Amino acid sequence: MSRRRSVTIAVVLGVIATAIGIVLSYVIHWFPAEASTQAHETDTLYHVLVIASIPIFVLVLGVVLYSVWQFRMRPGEELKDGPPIHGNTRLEVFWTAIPTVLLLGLVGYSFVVLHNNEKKPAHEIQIDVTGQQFAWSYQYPSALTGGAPIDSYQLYVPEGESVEFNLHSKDVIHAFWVPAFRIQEDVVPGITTHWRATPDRLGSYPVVCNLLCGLGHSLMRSTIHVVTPSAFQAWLASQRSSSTPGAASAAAGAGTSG
Ligand SMILES: [Cu+2]
Repeated sequence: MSRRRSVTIAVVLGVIATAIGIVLSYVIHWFPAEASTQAHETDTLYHVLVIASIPIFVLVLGVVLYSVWQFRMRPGEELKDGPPIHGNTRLEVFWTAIPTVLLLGLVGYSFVVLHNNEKKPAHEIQIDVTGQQFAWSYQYPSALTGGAPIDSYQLYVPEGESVEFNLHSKDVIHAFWVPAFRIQEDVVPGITTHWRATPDRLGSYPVVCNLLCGLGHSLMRSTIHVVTPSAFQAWLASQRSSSTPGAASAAAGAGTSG
């Protein structure tokens, strides 16, 4: 077989393997619902990273498999050594320059996505989150309630408004993670950490502690309810009449989640 023909076959096989890889990576449903503007940006970044990685994976694995097949040791060759090859400047420049350009491009794009996701908007509401072994509780400050602060075990946020979560821990390090928003941050005793998201899809989504924080870690879960701004105001009003955290909120919240 001529060398040109072998290269053509290798390229065609590589393209087919890449196409199969990309199709497989999309057929499998990896992610929960996208419920924030940040989630869309993060998922697009993920797709770009996957599509960029698959041809490289195919190339590297192809070279490995070809070498194992073509250059394997045959019986009687146990004591032989490989040919003495000393470097190939052109090849080395090539395999340094291409990954450098690729990595700088992807790192730059990731930075832009992270920067956009963390950008502070003109208007934003604040909710304090407290983690402790093994539960989450939420404090809605006076600026938000228009009266006394509200302390609750329920997390309600209005759709379409940027929310900054200020994270506090009473004991050990936790991580406040809303998979549907694609964001998490460590919750560290002694300091306040933050993250922000703009919910853009009505519904109820899991809140998960994502750092092993003790025996009850797997039970440290909660729910975030994304409701319309008017339903959010109604929920706040229903909480104002109750001074005990969590009490009465179950009944008030039942009609607004969905
Ligand atoms: Cu935990």
